[in-house]
This record gives sequence, C-alpha cells and structure tokens, in this order.
Amino acid sequence: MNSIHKTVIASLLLACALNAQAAVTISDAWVRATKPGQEVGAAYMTLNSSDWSCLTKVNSTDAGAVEIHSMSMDNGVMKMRMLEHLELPAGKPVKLAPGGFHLMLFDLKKPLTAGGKLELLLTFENEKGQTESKKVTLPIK
Ligand SMILES: [Cu+2]
Repeated sequence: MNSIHKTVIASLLLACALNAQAAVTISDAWVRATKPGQEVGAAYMTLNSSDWSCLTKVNSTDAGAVEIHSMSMDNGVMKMRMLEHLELPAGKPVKLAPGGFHLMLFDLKKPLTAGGKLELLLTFENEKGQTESKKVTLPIK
C-alpha cells in the first residue's frame, strides 16, 4: 500500500471518529399510571451510553416540567433530590427505577392512563459539550 492510500484511509477513519456522537441506548422505558387528581408522575428507564455523557434535560408536551431525581434512604426516610444532570459512564448502564433515579413529571396536562403512551424528549451532552436529543415513547403501566 502506498502512502497516498494510507493517508486517505487515515482521514476516512478520522472523519468517522469525529462524526460519532455518543450513542445512548434507551431500554425498559415506562411511566407509572397516575391516580385520579394526581398531577405528578414518574418515569423509569435504563440508559446506556457508548461514551461518557450526561442526561441534561428532559421535556414533555404532556407535562409542565420534568426533573431528574435521585432517591435515597436517610435515617429510614425516603428522600428525593433534584439533579442538575445524570452522569452516564461509558458503556455502563444507568438504571432509573422505583426507589432510585427517576424522571419526575410535574403539572401533567392529562391523566396517565394504563395502556396509553407518553412521549419524552431527552437531551444528552457529551464530553465535547455537543448535545443530542432523543425522543422516547413510554408505555403507561
Ligand atoms: Cu422525584
């Protein structure tokens, strides 16, 4: 292989690396059905990012606001805390599940009825500060 070929291949590989966004896989996403009159809901899922990234923002057209929360036991009392962002280590799944991390939906515009669906827009930011938004449809359970 001559050096021109090598240069072409090297620049192609570089272009691929630059185009590669942190690929975040979203699985097991679901949202809990609300009781009548309840205006707050919670959504759960597993996030797996190929490269280090952060979940920085969540939006829904069906909720006034969506916050990222953590939950932990403090002297036998469950405590929730709002997080500015949720860190996703490279290749390590982060589970949002009852009793732990969750997305809290405020000012729900409609009741979340079991069997229905809810759409969320998740925004991720990678190490370089590039953002990427992903739409997720969650079954209501
Ligand atoms: Cu919460």
